[in-house]
Amino acid sequence: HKRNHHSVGIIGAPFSKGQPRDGVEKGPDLIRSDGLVEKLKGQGCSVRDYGNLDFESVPNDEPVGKVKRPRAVGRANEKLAGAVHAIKKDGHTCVLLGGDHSLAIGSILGHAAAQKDLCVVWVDAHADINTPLTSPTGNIHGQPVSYLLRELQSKIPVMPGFAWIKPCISAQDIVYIGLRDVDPEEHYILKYLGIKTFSMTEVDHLGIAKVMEETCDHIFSKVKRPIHLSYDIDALDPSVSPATGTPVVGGLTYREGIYIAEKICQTGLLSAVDMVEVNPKRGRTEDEISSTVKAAIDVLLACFGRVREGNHSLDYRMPQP
Ligand code: HAR
Ligand code: MN
Ligand code: MN
Repeated sequence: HKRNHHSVGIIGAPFSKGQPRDGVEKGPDLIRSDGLVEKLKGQGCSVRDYGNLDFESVPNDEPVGKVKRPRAVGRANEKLAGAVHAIKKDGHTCVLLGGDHSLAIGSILGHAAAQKDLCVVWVDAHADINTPLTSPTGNIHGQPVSYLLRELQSKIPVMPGFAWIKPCISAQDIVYIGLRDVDPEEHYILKYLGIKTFSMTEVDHLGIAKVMEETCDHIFSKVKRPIHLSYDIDALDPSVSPATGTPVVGGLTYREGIYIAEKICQTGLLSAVDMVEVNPKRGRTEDEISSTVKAAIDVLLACFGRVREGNHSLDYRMPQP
């Protein structure tokens, strides 16, 4: 079977203003420093690292209603969308290293600008589908999906920094895996829009293999199409990835987390990946930080052809005595 002919473009977004805890802006460099690029090359990928975006500070970024730092988040995402669009035009599978999950706004909109008809697999403990008016916290990392869905457009108020945003996916184009901390308002939205969700209850009931079968059946029900995988590291159990802003007990095992990425890779349709919410300042020990970073890297390696049975290159020949 074919694999490892992946051309990967990496963009770092050291951004944390979609939520209140600092440290998550260190995610991109931390993930790189553990050898992401070298490891991807080592498994046969060609890799271009586009470096980190830099985000100017936005003065007088007063809340709008409950929503915190709308101008900073809006502008950062506009910049990110441009970068992702360019990476897709260069022909790569785009990897966004976050940063907090508000960055999915720019990542998915930039991807959609280059790629018609994409679908989204959202792996997360949280649904991140609050609107600015339902959000209990005002943190935009709990809201990105609401800006992206056509069906919610009429529920989104005008906000400074957000004028460029036009929804790009429909409710049937997104599948969630790993949910276990969903606000009542979010639960209403998920049911009201008929969004396909595999909460941890479904993962327990069906097993991860059936969850991935049904995920692929759902997103490919009409035609095969490009996949945007938005992977929040807090989807994994805190025993695996504790260094994150909002850990929730009862998450995906390391094996389930890797299996999701292996199956998405196997479709041959992975077009962009977000790896977000790795926050070294939330780790209590070096081990907690390194375990979280290792999990993030291993998910990304599985996205690009690493399989647990082992790999070898096509031109390998056994040494002769
Ligand atoms: N639902 C809550 C809110 O809207 C919490 C969101 C939390 N965080 C994330 N998102 N890490 O995946 O604020
Ligand atoms: Mn999230
Ligand atoms: Mn989350």
